[in-house]
Amino acid sequence: MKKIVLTLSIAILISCTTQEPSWEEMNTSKNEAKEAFNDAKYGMFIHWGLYSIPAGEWKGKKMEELKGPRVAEWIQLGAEIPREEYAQLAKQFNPVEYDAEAIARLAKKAGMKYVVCTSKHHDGFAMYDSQVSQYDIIDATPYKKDLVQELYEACKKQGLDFGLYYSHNIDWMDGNDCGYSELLASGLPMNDKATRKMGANTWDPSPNTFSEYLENKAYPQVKEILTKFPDMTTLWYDMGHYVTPEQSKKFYQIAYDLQPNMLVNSRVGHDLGDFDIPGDNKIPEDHLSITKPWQTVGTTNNSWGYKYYDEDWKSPKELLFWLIEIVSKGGNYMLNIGPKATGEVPQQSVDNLLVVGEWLSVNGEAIYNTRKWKVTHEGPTQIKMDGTGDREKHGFKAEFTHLDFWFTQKGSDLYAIALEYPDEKIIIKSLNTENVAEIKSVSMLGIQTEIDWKQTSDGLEIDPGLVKADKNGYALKIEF
Ligand code: JFZ
Repeated sequence: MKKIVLTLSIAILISCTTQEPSWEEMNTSKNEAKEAFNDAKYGMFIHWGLYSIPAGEWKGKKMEELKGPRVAEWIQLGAEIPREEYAQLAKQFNPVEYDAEAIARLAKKAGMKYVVCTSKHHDGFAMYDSQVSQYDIIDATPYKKDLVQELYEACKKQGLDFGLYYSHNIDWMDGNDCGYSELLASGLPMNDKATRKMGANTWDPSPNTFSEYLENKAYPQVKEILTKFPDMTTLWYDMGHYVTPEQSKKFYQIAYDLQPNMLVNSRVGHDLGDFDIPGDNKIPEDHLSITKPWQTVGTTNNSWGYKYYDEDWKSPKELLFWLIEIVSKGGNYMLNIGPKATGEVPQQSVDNLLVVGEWLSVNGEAIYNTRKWKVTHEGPTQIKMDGTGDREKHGFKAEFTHLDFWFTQKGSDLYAIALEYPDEKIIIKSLNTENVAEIKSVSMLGIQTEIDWKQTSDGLEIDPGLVKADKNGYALKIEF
């Protein structure tokens, strides 16, 4: 009997030690990385691929006249371009103007702390040197240099964190119907998005099965990028609506095995992400209901990939609004650039990013390493941000007032951020003596001159004077 118990307990011991960690264990082990994510606040997203050649127009038809979303990187689906025909674009892809160091310097100067670039988008084309597929920058283009590698090195040099986007579910070149029929046949419940053939290649699917694609391309490529590019901070999967819970778990696990401190986003599928994405160009109304760290991804115009005729650029003031609104709610903002096929970054996005960077060079203390406060914003302006299409349709009217304040906190200090200067005495109501402790000092970031202030039961009355810290607004530091 004793012997049986002993062998049994040894067997249990062995099985426990060799058992894969649970998702909860893996996720919890990343707590420090989550804090770093919440500290960083602002980063650069880059959508770049073969789609930057057609740049939103195929055989005389613009995205708006084609199928599916209007964003330029969806053109293969939009025009239902056969795989072989689309692949011909690779022969023209020669971004001789690409300057990875200039992009990293831009991100740095813009006040961004990290960069996440598309390693493979839905079209299936790898922008790095892949051994797994010939459909990549080295084998299929005249450029023949690993541009992800160049960017990785440039970012390291600038002290920027690095991450990669990888379209794990949708692959129009090799993913067959992107898993739609396999999911249907499995009998597993289909989520809302999976019930529609949204994003699947229906016009010219590859002859292999989706499972074969996973085994022979997607899993190996993810392993490949995680091995090639060490110390990444994020792996950004996308559109995982036809992957099964098991497949999502595998994508998460591969990431954990190779880079245990790197965060995986929610689009890995089945709620297995380390951080959430409320939606593209979306700011959550109810940020308190989000329990994980979260990130809003945004475009500088209305497309991720370069779209030659989209001139609806978000102004620096609008971009600042997005950043401040997101940060006041405890989120992280990843703002996109879409380089042209030549490698150039559209000038208007460069200019606008740099204006935001100027503001941050003065007011960054109120943004980086902060946390949300019990009040996120006070003042008359209410703007709802409800997605890429919504922003495109309704535009943006940046009419903030000098009574609009957003709040952040760091340790025992509080920051009140404004996008407009007052020409009279103002009062910040949330800082009244009932709501907060006694204020010891008030100062304006970047400005030496003293501020005239008084805290009453109505709020903090201030006269910030006429000095301007930055033309697009200021931040007050409030010490208790
Ligand atoms: C996806 C991609 O399809 C798109 O091309 C781009 O890369 C973007 C960042 O991500 O688009 C989505 C995915 C999910 C939602 C919206 C757009 N969503 O859940 O609202």
